[in-house]
Amino acid sequence: MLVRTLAEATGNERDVKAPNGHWRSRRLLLADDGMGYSFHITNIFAGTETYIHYKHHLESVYCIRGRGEVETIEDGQIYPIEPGTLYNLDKHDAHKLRAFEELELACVFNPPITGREVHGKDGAYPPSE
Ligand code: 9YT
Repeated sequence: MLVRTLAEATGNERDVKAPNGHWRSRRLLLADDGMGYSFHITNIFAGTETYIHYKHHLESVYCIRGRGEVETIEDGQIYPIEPGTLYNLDKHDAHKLRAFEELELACVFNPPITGREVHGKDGAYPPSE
């Protein structure tokens, strides 16, 4: 049994901040935990817009707190985000993530990320292997 608390992912190598200051991600489960996915609590700061395109990962994102929206680039569709919303990047969808209020999100990545990833210029994290 593996139990980990948010406190144990705070203020150490599991606690990652985006270089552009848009988000912070506390990564409770990573690839080397062996679950086959990673699990993160992510805060997206108010007033930010972030271009994201996970070419090598699928991601599910559940909103715990805050308000924002996702715009998918291909079709310009806008999906509101509020507490209780789960959005799923099942097609590796390129998107813009906007936070009108600070968002607290629970995020799952498949395949799992390894730890210190931040977005490249292309909006992606590198392949996990
Ligand atoms: C929702 C999203 O993808 N935010 C960027 C950070 C990411 N959730 C992460 O690395 O935890």
